[in-house]
Amino acid sequence: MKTITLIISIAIASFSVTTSYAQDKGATTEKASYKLASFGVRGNCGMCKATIEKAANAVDGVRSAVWNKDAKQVIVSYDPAKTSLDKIHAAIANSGYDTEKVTASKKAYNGLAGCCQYDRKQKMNQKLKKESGGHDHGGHDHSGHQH
Ligand SMILES: [Cu+2]
Repeated sequence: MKTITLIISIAIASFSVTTSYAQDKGATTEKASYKLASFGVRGNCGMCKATIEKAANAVDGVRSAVWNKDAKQVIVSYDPAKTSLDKIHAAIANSGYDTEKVTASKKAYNGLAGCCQYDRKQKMNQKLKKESGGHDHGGHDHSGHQH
């Protein structure tokens, strides 16, 4: 019974800490509930990755965006109260990259660096060879993860 009392008092203590922290911050950022979604986005290289992620992150309400070059897919975390997937698709297409829902305009596409002018028939949402479970990646690392 003693442990239960202890757990409860810890819970109460940490709750009040969280509450006062949230109040200090204006109670908005920490309380938002984010949704995770992934969808297909075409692209070639690390430069594409930077552009795609920047475009998605520039949307108000997007917390993070990570594009996977091999899968041709982006994973976004966003606040559905502030933005929508449609807006994120549109922002990425605006930066020159086709998404599975929105095709980039010819003008935006032509504005990309030569090496980034991906094949417009490129398959999105490609299945990756088993990434998890026992298979070692030895040396082949996905660099370019600074923000
Ligand atoms: Cu590129």
